[in-house]
Amino acid sequence: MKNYKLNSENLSSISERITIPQYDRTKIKTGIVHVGIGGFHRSHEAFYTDQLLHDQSITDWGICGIALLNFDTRIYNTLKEQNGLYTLIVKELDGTHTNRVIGSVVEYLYAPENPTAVVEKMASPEVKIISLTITEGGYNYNEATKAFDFGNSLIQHDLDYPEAPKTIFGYLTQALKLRKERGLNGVTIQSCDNIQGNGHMTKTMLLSYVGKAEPSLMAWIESNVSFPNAMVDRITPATAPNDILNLIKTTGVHDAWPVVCEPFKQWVIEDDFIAGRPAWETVGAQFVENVEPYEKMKLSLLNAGHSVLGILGALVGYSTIDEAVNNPNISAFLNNYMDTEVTPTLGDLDSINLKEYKHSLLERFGNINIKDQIDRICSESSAKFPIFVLPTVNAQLIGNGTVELAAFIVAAWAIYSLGNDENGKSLIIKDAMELQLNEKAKMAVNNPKVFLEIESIFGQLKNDKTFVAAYTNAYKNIVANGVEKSVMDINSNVLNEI
Ligand code: CS2
Repeated sequence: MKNYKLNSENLSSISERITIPQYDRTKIKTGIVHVGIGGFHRSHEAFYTDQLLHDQSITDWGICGIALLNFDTRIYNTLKEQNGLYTLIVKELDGTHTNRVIGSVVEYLYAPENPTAVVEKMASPEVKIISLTITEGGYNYNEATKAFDFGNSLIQHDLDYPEAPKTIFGYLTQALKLRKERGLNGVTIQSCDNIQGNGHMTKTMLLSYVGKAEPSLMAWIESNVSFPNAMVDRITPATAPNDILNLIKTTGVHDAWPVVCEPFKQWVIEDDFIAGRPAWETVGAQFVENVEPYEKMKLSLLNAGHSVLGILGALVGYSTIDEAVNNPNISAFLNNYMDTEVTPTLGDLDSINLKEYKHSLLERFGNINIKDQIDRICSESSAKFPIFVLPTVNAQLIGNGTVELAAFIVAAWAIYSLGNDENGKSLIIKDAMELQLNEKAKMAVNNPKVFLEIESIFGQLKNDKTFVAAYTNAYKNIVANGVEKSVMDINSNVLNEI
């Protein structure tokens, strides 16, 4: 079988072997600028949009992908070489793969090389939506001060050199300023990150920055920019070298960076698009009035569930999520956590069948074909815990509910932050706060509570006696008996309490 590089020129040659876009990409204009064109955007929004573009009458919702950070060169170069095309490999539950070339990314820019082009693109009249996947930490929110973090040196840089920004806040400010000056239409800024009230968060953080950088723009933003909240979902592991090889072997298509994901996908969006939007509902997205309950459910069950499996699994020595969830003691722990500590905090979920949702999560986590990396899940835990786990703790404490299991997870994270698993093997910890976490973790060996002193993560939790007692107890138990044995103990305690 002859191998073909994936690019526009070769599309017709590979069309017999792989599903390719059935629309004329040269006719598609950019209506969406997306910042952070990583795996998740490519398995989710770009996928939905590709499906939509198969309706030949829709030509104005193509995507321009922005690689924002210095280390995003690889994705930018790949997109450039492949004319924005990439393969989405859906790993089905039965072990088969559904491969499809996605065509919705019709432009791409590398911000560090050409910041002006990025600002101009964001400010161009045909662009109606600027969407974001900039990760949980990208919003520059400080948990301790509950405010925008002006201490960040990159933010300081953007304030000093507004014409050559480095952060999303600097870029958006410049682009919105141009839109205002040129009398252009407003725009929607749409967060696709895992944050409760992600639209509110985006708005609050942006306005904090603009208040300092360009105060005269505040009123224009209030009336011309909308920030819909959304719940986004599709498990998208990091692409492994084998995924690339396997695609070549089975299809003869050489794609330098395909995206792998699970079959499940969900996108629940508040219908608040000031400059119009694609009819994503025709390809499976849900538009609702209030997305908050969906977000809460997903963040505190799925994302927190991931962190539970990731941290406990890493300590035991596993490398993928399915290994962790297929350990019956760990999955029993996760079930207990979801039922006894998370569920009471979720409030009214309308039409959602929570029992079914939780069951489906266990099934999705257990998909042995996905091989979602524990390293990926545990990365940037310092940004994830305050969003995924700690809101449950706070809500439970307010309602006098139990926090034993959440405290156990935090204790396991403190031990994880020492940098070794229980077999003495070193862990790959990728976290913007890695050094601080490690420093506190070392001090916590003699006095577990010290780990909770990181206020930018835990706020004032160190002062809550109930939580500290449960946490300290769990910490000691894990150190003395190891994760599995202490998970079994805590599972049987929960059983007795029920
Ligand atoms: C994961 C998410 O990063 C994480 O910790 O929980 O990436 C998760 O896989 C997605 O949100 C699924 O929609």
